[in-house]
Amino acid sequence: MKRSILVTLILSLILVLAACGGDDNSSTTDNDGDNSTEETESTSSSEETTFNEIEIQASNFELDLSETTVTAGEEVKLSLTNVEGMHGISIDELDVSVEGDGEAVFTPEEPGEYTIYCNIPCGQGHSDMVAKLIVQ
Ligand SMILES: [Cu+2]
Repeated sequence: MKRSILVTLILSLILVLAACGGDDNSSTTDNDGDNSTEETESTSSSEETTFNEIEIQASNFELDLSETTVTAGEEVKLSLTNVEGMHGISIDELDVSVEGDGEAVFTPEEPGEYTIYCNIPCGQGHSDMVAKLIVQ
């Protein structure tokens, strides 16, 4: 008996939470007029202190990056955008793999040079899709 009461409580709680979430969604869709909520996003600039961000755009058949340097022991966020074709990115030694649009977060501990390469056989010129990651 007790258990069924508990289940009922949990179920009704979930329903209430789901209803609230639904309300939130519908109220934020009116972005014609006041954009007061968007101004809170300006705090993102403070994140630059600890994050190394590498943004790569891939097309047929090149990466828009040839070489980049990061500091050993610092977290790196690598993001890939396919602007043409379908490509991916791997760094074998660092266990990094992104296929298609996406991102990977990793922390290189060992200084050295690593090869960033396209991991999807995308056609002629595929072997040109490489870049160098220098960790120092
Ligand atoms: Cu490729």
